[in-house]
Amino acid sequence: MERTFVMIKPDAVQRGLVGEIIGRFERRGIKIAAMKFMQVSDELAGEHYEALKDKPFYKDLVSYIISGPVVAMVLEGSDVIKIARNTMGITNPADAAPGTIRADLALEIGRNVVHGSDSVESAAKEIELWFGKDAFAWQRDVDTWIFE
Ligand code: DAT
Ligand code: MG
Repeated sequence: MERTFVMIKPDAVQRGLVGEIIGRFERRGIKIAAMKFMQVSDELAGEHYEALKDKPFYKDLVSYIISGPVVAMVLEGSDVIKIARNTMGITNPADAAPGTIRADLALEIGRNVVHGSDSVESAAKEIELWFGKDAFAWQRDVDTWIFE
């Protein structure tokens, strides 16, 4: 079983899309391992987007992510890093496939409503950064109907 870090960004919270987005992951069978509603600090935003700090859009990205509360989650499932990103759609909503969260709920790259880890390494790093030891394990009783 794999784990990934997913964040519902401030635009989606402000627009009342939290339930819609979480519902899409839940309905697929993805398990919510941990979740919290929080305001991101400047420091956390900087650490989270450290790899992008030389990009021209970095400053806008950080101010976007700290502009209001977010929902941070650890999601769990088989191949969940790839599946969560496929459910989200590619980075720019204008190019994302219809049916994905970004295509269905957003229009622009700088307001793309969700974040998801892109590899096993970044998932481990982001789960540690955002949850530390708070990402606990719990048993979900329907798992045998979802995982073969
Ligand atoms: P993703 O969020 O799909 O993993 P990423 O890690 O490359 O994409 O970039 C992180 C965020 O930065 C992305 O969700 C939106 C923003 N971003 C990426 N490329 C951008 C660009 N060319 N112009 C403006 N914002 C961009
Ligand atoms: Mg990324």
